[in-house]
Amino acid sequence: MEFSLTEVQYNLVYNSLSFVIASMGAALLFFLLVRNRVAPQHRMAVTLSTLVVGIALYHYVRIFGSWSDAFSFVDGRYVQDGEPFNEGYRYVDWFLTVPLLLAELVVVLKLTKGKTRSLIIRLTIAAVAMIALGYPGEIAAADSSARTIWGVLSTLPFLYILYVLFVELGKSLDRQSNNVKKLVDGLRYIILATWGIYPIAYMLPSLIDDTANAEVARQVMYSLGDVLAKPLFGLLVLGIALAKSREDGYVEPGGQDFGAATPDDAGELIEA
Ligand code: RET
Repeated sequence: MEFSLTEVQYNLVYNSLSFVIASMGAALLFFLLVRNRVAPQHRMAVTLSTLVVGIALYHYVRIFGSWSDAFSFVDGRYVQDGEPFNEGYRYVDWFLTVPLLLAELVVVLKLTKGKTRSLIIRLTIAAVAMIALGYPGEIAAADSSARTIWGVLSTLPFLYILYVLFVELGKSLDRQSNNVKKLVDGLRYIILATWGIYPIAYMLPSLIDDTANAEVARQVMYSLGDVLAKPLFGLLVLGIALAKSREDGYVEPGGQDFGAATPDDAGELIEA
């Protein structure tokens, strides 16, 4: 399907992809730099965040290259006459990162070993099924029934993931402190809001008649979704890991304990 884009359309995608590369790179550095602030028993979640943004950084560099290679600038328009744009990178990326993101949420809760294992196995199978079933639809023609059928099939494991997060995980939250419970609760709604972007972006080619507009909107939405679902989600999980570290009385080696202020602190400040 060859088509052409205006300069604005082409650059909208180009700059979105560039923005994602910068976000993933910055997040990668940030997660590496802050890991010592988290107690060792809560560090696995931060490790998983670091892997997720690292994997995404690599894929976005490839997606960016594929986008640039697919078009030539001819008579004031970007014409898709190069190698086809490879949609596969996104799906390979999700294949690796979505199970890791779900595992991240489960491990930061520090549930029993059996519960953690069972949740991670079921969520991973559902995530892999969701992405594997979505891909054939993604590369099918915009108006084909194949796109709808694969989309519906892929939504089934998606709904299962939401069921596990909202119903099953909800039961396990009772053992968490009030503070952590609130953070995890917020996190689940962030998942609902940000993951909801993906099926909407997937449907755009069937909803928007103009092929170029649909393609641009889809790429921009997927890119935005990835920044919210990976770096932002990682920051929120980091917040939970830090809250739990504090509750466990952890102080970073060589760091200062900024715990509760005491009346003595005020005295010291006045003397200083
Ligand atoms: C597809 C196909 C259409 C139906 C549904 C989909 C859901 C995709 C989701 C992807 C989430 C990706 C994340 C990536 C970030 O790292 C495959 C588009 C329901 C929910 C969170």
